[in-house]
Amino acid sequence: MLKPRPTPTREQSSLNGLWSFCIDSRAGEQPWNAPLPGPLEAAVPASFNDQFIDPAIRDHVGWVYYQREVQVPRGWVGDRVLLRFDAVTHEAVVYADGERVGAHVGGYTPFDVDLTEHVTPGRTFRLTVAVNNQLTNETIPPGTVHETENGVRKQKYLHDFYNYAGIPRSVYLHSIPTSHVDDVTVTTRRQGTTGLVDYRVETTGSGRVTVALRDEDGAEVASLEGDHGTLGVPEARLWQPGAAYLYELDVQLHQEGRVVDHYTVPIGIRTVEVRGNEFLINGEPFYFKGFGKHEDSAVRGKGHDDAYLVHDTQLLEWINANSFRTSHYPYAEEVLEYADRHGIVVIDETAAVGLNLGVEGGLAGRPTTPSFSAETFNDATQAAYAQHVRELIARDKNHPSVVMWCLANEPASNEEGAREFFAPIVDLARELDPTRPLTYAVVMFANVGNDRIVDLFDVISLNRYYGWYVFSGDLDSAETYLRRDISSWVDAYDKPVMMTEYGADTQPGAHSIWDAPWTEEYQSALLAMHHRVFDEFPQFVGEQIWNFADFQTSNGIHRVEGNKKGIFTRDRKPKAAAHELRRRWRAFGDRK
Ligand code: BDP
Repeated sequence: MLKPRPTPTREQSSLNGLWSFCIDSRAGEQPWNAPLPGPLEAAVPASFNDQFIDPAIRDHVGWVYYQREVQVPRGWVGDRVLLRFDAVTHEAVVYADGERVGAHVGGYTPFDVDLTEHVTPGRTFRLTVAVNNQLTNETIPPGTVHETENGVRKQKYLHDFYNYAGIPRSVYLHSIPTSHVDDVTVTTRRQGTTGLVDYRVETTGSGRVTVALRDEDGAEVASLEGDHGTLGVPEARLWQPGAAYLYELDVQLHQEGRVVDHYTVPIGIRTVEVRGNEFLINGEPFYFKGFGKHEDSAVRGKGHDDAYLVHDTQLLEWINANSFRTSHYPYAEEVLEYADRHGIVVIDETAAVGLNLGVEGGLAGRPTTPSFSAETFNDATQAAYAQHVRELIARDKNHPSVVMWCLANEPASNEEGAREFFAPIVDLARELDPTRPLTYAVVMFANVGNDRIVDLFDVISLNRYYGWYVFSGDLDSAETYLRRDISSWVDAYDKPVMMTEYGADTQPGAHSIWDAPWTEEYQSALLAMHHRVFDEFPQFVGEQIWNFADFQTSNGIHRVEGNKKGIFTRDRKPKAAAHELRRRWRAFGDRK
């Protein structure tokens, strides 16, 4: 799925801004047939929830409506006219002047709606988007809706972040030629100092395909004709962690001597490989230093914000991190493009979080019902999951920053049915992308003895809360158990092991000279204890702390205005541990 880009043959117009807004109970019947009632407007891109002070809107469960007038540029006659939604959370139905023109399920991947037959260049139309924020046992991520005694609908979910919804990413109207480039897939290899770029182009409409590769100075370094092939780049500049280098692959479709479509993809020449217990980028061992993050900020919720993107990246550089995981869903594509340009390494995670009835809101309980069954996570859940993985890999396959797919966060990998549920998803991911390693984040109570799926994956990624949820305030015991836990994986598998989550909730300004949970000193001491243990294991390939910044969650007595495990506050101020991490990671240099 190609991101809309203005090129000599393609145009786009942004639909970001203020849209009319209404929740279903106030919208009347078939609100797409007329202007929405009421005075409310909502900003796009942003989650709707925290924009409004009315709790009935913030915690609304069900459909909401967004609406605006759209002008179709008059010059688009003869082209196809498409709407691109970078994400609508979690389900969308799209209407043009009251006519249903498209729909999509899945809140974190993009989709197009073809309007060519429904709108006229030079004219306006009324665009209405119905957005459903409900999660069920058959959505990714899952959840359940129930009604209180007082008849209020409530959404419950197993993941530990607020169920922000709406239109959190950009919306465009864009044009593409009738005969056009549909898709471009690029993978890269190396032969000595020569970079090899394997490409495949899919088109609609016949024609001759040409490709040209240009370096950062715009000089052409290789070119070919044909819809697939291998471009050789002598003395290729590699895309390296911390030292990005991007080439541009220029793809053209020709008919009768004319260029009918033109599309450009930035690409990085680099290799990724797991060998024994090493994670290699360009043949060199790589050690992940960084965080699990969230798309989360005040007021905007999960709305993409370029200013936060720039600032968060500045903070990653300040703290000497080299990577992050897109916990717990695919992030806006701008984030990956930025990581491509700035040499940041990304573990790209699906939205499969909460496929585990033994966890709720970050707390472990005892599952009363099995996670995998006809009534819980079933064939329909698996089908939705497969579709999500297809859409994620279609979107992100060409990003050099993405070095690994994380297929799930803390699934019930210890339960019966886990293997049947996950094995086909692993096969699918490998078929769609044979080049990137696969991992999943292993929940605390899945251990070497009871986990049923780890052998299907390439990297063992552990989420562990020693010193927080277990041995809270007792770092001495926590250290013993952590060491034993890591040893057990290292001894059992010849695979790289990394920590994808560890940390402690920390209230900035709380202090103690003893090991007191919630204090800034305790967060620092807990991290230092983990690092002492990690450094004992040569098989260890990375440490990603939970979390980069504090973030909003659902209500719970273990959450104080959300999850406070951030190394930075929600408004990105450093807690004491940030300074210690900065020192540790600076001293690391190129340790591995
Ligand atoms: C883990 C989850 C993460 C939570 C974290 C916590 O992967 O989403 O926020 O615990 O409880 O279970 O802080």
